[in-house]
Amino acid sequence: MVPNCSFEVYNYTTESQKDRDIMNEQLQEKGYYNLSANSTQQGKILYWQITANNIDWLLSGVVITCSLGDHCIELTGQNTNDAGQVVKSGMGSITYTLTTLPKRRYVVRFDLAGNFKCGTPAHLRVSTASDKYKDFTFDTAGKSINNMGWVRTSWEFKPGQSNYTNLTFSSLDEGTCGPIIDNVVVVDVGP
Ligand SMILES: [Ca+2]
Repeated sequence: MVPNCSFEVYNYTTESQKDRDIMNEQLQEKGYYNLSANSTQQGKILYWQITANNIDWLLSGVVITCSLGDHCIELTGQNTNDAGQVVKSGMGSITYTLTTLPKRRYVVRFDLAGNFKCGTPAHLRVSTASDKYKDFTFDTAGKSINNMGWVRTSWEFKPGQSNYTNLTFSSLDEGTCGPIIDNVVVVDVGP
């Protein structure tokens, strides 16, 4: 139901080879590539839209370890300038438009961790509408690249009357550290 559940697939169609090289270099050096909601970077993580501020597409094994595959998403992005200073950061969101049937129930399952370098808890909101959501907290104390403490997490939701649902993951953390997600699966669990 969510083909790109693991955030592995990047849409390179508009990148030149030079752009790809710069991007890969940044991923290898810093461990992340920042993507903004208000730019041509929209829709680069296939099937997902960035719907607020900016996020970081993380490469596993540099500063964090993803739970599945080589990439995962930190929802508090770090948009830095050439001097390496954070110039725009904040509570990012990504959204997947699911095909859903009214009167069914669905469960979204995902792996949750947090950026531990600030030493603060990470806060995540999963929502299908402004008044339909659940918040989660991840304690980053004692976590490290070799001990991410990934937690399999789930939330059941009921879609509206239309035949689609916008499933959104949002950071509730300003600054430079936020929740990290990976391995998203949505299943129909019955009427
Ligand atoms: Ca992944």
